[in-house]
Amino acid sequence: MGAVNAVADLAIEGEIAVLALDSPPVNALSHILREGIFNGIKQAIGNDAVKTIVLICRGRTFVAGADITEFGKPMKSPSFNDVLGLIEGSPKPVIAALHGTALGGGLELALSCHYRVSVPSAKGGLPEVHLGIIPGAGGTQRLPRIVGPRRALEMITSGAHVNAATLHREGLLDEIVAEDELRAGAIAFAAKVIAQKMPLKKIRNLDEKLAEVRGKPAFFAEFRAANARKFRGFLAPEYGIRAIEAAVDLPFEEGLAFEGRLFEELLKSPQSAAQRYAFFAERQAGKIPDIADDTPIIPIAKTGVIGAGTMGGGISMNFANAGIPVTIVEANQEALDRGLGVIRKNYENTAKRGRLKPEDVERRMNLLKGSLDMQDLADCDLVIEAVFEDMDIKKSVFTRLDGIVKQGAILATNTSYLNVNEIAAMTRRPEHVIGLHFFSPANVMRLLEIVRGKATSKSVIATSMKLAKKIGKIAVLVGVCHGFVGNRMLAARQAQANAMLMEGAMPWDIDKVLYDFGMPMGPFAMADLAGLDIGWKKATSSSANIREVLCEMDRRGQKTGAGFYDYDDKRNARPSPVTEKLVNDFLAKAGVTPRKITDEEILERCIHTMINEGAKILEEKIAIRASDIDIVWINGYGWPVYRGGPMFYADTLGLAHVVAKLKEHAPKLGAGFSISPLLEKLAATGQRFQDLQ
Ligand code: 3H9
Repeated sequence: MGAVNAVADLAIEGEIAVLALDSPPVNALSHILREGIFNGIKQAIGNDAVKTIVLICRGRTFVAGADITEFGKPMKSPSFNDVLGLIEGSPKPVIAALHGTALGGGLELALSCHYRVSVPSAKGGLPEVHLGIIPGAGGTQRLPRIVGPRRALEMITSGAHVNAATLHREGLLDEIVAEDELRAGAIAFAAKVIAQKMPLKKIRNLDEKLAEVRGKPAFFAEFRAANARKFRGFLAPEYGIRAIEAAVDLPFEEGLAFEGRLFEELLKSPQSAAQRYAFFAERQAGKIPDIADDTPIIPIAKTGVIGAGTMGGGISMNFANAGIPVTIVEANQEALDRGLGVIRKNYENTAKRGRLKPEDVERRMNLLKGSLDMQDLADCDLVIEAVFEDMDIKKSVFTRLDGIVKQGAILATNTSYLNVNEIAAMTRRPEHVIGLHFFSPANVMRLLEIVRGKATSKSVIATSMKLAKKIGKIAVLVGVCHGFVGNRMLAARQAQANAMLMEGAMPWDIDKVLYDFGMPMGPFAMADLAGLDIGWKKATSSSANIREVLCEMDRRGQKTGAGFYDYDDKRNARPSPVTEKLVNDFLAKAGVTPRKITDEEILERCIHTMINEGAKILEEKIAIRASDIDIVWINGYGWPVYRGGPMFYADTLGLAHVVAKLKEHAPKLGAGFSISPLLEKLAATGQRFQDLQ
């Protein structure tokens, strides 16, 4: 039969029609693909010789979902539900053949088919929640009917990609076929359907699993309560739950209509706009304008890490997790043993929670080799230094590394503030020196700031970006300045938080505003968590600040049971009368009468100054684009993704508004404060940060 349209092709093999879709890169359900499926299925139904239809994709994946770029535009006919309705109502069984990632609308397409087969490496999921929406083509109605409401709740609210073996066990997949033989396997399955006269199995007609929870509102209430923390601030998970409740309580068509209304509402919401922006921003961050795709990559087969402390240990785990051997160098045996012990414990805890096989604990540990001798790093392809944050120490480490490590290897520093150019200048190969700024805990946090020095070669940058992806990080390329993107902006916020303490706000007043805004915690809770004594040297003068006095009182944060807050033995924080008195003493000493600072002022002084710093970072070309700054904040500091990052948030407020507020607060913002000329210019011309891209 041949081409249905430019992206769909129909072949007839005896009694079986094979409709193959081919719309790179991910077979997203754009208008042309929907049309191809619709017309292809119609042709197959109309062909008397055909008894079953196989729906398969070419390229790297089965349909990975709706075409996100078409969102917000009117849906051209045939609509999603037209396509799905045609398939489900087909008088001839339709079999979906999955490979790659069947996601969102892709999985919904498969769920409207009568049978599903896949290769072992395939995954399926409904990740719409990450885009601030819910499945809008029957996913919330069909999934619970086949895998049960509990699994549907988990999958739809987490957006997890579930592997084929699990989906098979849970009944979503009917058969798993050989890895490289999807087409043949699907055709064989289709032949079986014909031979055994297997029925037209429609998921919409299943009710058994729904019936188990019908009339039991506690089932949903418990799920909501158990996940309240995780879902805090987000609309989409709650809407997903409501849609699944509707699947349980309403007839299929009514449930479908209800899902459609929720979907439409979310699609128009600011949260979804922010989350879709973040999706593309994350992919954009991987594109470096002056680095071509064919830039030579340095093979990284062996790595070295200097320092087995919290940072060094976490960094090493990333490589071991990805199967790359690491030599960890420490100054003494005790520190080395302690570091390796912590790593082992981390892996064992993960195994206890069932998220790692016991044999994998050993496999990963075997990739980690401890050493007390830097000479052991000689043949590494990449060495990352994670020693104490002190320029002199870092310099001496790099001087030594330069003399030891083979030529062509990458020498990286994990500094979070310091000047990478100065560090690179200690070597005779500054072009091979780069900053790899991991965030703590380094084995968990997804952000990696890759710091490009003035001499860093393109090949070293390209290799670092690629390696970041391999170890599961989201990399953002930044330039050299004090604190790079993330910590520099954090410092602007911290300065305001500290200043407001000296005007009458208590730490918990400030933290609450930022927490309610959606941050995981405020600056003072964060300081308590990290330890107030980081970088603290015992005061020699009487000019110690509040934080330093707390340290002197041995209130060094959560680890000592007290810091800005008091902690119980479960590390629950409560406002501390000791801190309150201390703050009041400081105010009295400075002759300041405390004033009531409004939540609005707290928020604006913390966030707008960050935005202003972000604008300066753009001006100075420390970040390539505004969206890169947002990716840093979402992935490194827990900025609520439903607000899209600080620069996107500024755009939603309007930059003129941000500037006006900064001017209003300016007298309190400190002597060093100035408004970014870029921000002022954009505000004056009615532009947004996004318009700069
Ligand atoms: C949905 O389905 C709604 C429905 O319920 C029904 C509504 C009625 N659309 O990530 P990569 C682009 S919502 C448009 O680098 P990977 C992407 O931007 C959707 N474009 O590759 C990139 O472009 P570029 C539910 C898309 O191999 C290129 O493809 N589905 C889409 O690392 C490669 O992407 C999802 O949320 C899309 N749906 O990962 C799945 N997806 O090269 C979203 C990708 O120009 N997608 N692009 O930068 C993913 O999670 C990953 O892309 C995937 C591949 C795992 C598929």
